[in-house]
Amino acid sequence: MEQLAVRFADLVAMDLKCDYAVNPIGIDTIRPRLSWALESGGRGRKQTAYRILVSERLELLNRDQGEVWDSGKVISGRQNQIEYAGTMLQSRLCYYWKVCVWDQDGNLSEWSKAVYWEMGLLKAEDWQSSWVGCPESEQEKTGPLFRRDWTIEGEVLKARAYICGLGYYELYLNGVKVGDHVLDPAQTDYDQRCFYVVYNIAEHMNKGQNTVGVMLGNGWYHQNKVWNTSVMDYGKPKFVAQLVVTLSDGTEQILTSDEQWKTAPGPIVADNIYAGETYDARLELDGWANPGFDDNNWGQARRVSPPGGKLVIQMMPPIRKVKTIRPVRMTNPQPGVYVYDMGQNFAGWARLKASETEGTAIRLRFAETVDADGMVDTASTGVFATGVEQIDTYICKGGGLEIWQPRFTYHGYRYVEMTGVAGNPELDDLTGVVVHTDVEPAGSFECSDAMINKIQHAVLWTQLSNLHGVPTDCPARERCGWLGDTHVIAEMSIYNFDMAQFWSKYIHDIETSRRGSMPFDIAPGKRLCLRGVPDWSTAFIQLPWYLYLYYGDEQIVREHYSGMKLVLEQFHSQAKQWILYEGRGDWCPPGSIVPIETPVEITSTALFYLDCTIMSQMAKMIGHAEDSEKYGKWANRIKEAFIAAFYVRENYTFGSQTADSIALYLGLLPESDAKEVAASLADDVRVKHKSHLSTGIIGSRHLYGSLSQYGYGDVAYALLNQTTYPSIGHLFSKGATTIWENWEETKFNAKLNRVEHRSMSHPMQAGFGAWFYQGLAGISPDPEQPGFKRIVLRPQIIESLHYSKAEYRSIHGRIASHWKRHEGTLCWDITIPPNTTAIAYFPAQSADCISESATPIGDIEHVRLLGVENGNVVCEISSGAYHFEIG
Ligand code: RAM
Repeated sequence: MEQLAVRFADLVAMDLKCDYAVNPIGIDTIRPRLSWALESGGRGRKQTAYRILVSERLELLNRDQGEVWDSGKVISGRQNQIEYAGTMLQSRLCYYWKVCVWDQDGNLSEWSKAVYWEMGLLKAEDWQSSWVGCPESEQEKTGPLFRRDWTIEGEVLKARAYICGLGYYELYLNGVKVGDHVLDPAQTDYDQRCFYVVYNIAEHMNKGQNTVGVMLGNGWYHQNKVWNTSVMDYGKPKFVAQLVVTLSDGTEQILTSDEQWKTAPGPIVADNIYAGETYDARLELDGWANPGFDDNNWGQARRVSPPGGKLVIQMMPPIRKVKTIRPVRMTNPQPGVYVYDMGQNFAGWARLKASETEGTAIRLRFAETVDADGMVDTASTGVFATGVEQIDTYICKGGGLEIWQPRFTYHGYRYVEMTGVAGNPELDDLTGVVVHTDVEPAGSFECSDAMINKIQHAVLWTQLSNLHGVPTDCPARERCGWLGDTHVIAEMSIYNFDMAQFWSKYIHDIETSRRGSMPFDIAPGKRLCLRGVPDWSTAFIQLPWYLYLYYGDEQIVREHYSGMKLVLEQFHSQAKQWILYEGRGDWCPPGSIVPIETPVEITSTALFYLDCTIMSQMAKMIGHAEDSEKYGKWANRIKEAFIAAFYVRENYTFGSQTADSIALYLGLLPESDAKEVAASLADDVRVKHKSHLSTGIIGSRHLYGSLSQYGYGDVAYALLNQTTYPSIGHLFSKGATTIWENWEETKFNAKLNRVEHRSMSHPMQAGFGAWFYQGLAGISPDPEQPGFKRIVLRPQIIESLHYSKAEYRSIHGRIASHWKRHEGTLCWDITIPPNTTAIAYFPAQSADCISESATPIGDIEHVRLLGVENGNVVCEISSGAYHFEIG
């Protein structure tokens, strides 16, 4: 009878994830981490306990049995980063799991839906396959094909393919490409680790005759054309594959890669990430990946030595063809030259439709802009540095309509020049295909100002154009992960997309690029480029911190702690009297590539301070009390030295927009002077620079927040609504649809004595986009209860805006903040996920001016008044949806 009395809690666990992924097949951590979000219609909901069941058999789980792991009732409010603690997980097995929770009154919820994860190949012995490549005689050929017939007698219950193809691969089964990944696997330092991918291939399997095909591209593994060609190349393309089929009688059949595979050159005759792809359709071999194809004249695949790196699972979203774009216009600036405008700068390629005669070579040249005559201008794609243009060539086989898109390259572009066609091409003969790492959207933001919305749009395009397995600096010229760019964009990217796996992977990339203590300035790969400078290396300390702050990820901190410590100690030993002089500085301010107004030591020392403060917190969190204290003391010393060295008290300034912004953001100033420093920053913007920015990438990240936090939101607003040089509005007037590397169209490089066009899609200049969420909508994580377990809601209400509206899907669930003005009152709708609380700052002098759904907030059960602070009423609010009115 007691049982019947149990009421079901008004909480549902949903969005269940394993190692940040939904139903992953292919996990190679032996203690994967589980998480769920909670949903509820009510307020003040908490989780006080949970129970997780894991079973190898769905029927058992459905009967509430967890023979692999039954956590029992765990008294805990945790809903993420929960380490699996059941029996030893076995390679290739699938584990089903579900969770139920108890609420604040001890009521039990329904079980969540059952989900699963599947293990990859955990031990080296699980790989029975060999690495294979082309025979010696075919070494110079590009895009080789491999095939192997495979007879399966019996009914297939389960089928998996495990594959790593370097640089890039496509896997085929019975003539059909398996999966929707492109440009796979993600780039790594192949001497350290190579990613394999697991596919469910059951739907592609035939009873009886099957054929497995693999096509290889050069990718980053055999990138030997651009940037230090002698160094960049790891070797010739190769792959390892293992296909495992479980039959209904319980037996298994395994197909391994070895010299029994046949190989032949395919239709791709050239491919390079930067320079593009050439495809000769006359060389297509119809049915090559189908059973019954005659491969008698094919050569034999050759066993080759494995790459140096360990095979590990690709635990991040793959690159995909995410969407298509219809060109907005086509022009014909010269006879035989057709220029397509996609209307948007993006990363990807173009899908071509053509009906030409055999042997016609259609050439597509990709560029970010056009010149005065309407011809594509490839300069901004970095030809001066790469020596190549982005060109795809398709050679027709003739005889009717042909549709083609490349496989092993991509381009950063808006315009395409088509030449070589005999007929009159039409607008729809080219379609833009947007290609990038397919991160899930996490946030959305809009406000009443069209310009700011346009900027947000450009920020998103800029970011997505630069996610290709690594966070690239630009999608054409360099395409590499410069560390300095990553720390300024990290928070902007996290608010907009689910970046947990992406940044975890990248932090490991940095680890693989470390030699001694310091990381190099670029990771991963061989373009290590010069030395590691502190203001770029700081990424190795900041990125784990953001994963901790935004996702509550302690493991990433533990994993990299010793490395981060070495880096910090290195900064310490480089500093002179606590001032760090090395660095690149506030990169790419208006008018320059190198810093102008802000000496390098200001930004490097400020970032050294930031690193000490966050290391002190991370050390404490993982139980290194001594370190925590030490770094805390370092931070104090740096602060004293910073103020003594750079603060001009008479003028309340550190000398530039960047210096003042970062000092305000970090509290790196005499506390009592903060308001005055903010005032002189605002003055510098308004008066000295006539509402223009003078910041580089480090200053721009914090400029808007530092202004708005001290009541100068409208100064920040004016900067974003500026239309003359230098400003984003000015870039828009030049046709920009993404954020540029520089504020000018061209730049004179004095060192090389020439004019350069810089990239037109460079996220490092877009890091300020975090401010739309943190500042305008006011959604921030609280370091004391990371992962948005406690949320800080503090919108910066700007006179010129009528509303601002943002949502963020946190690891704890959906957070929303929407304020608007309505007939003299300020309305503020907020949503706080179950099992979290928010500290909310209301712009009001007293709680008497605030009501919730027409009731004074003093009478609202789940709102607790904490006090009044700097003109804000501060309340602690429990989970739920609320409608406040202020004024
Ligand atoms: C440039 C890149 C990159 C920057 C480095 C230092 O070449 O554009 O964004 O981090 O320089």
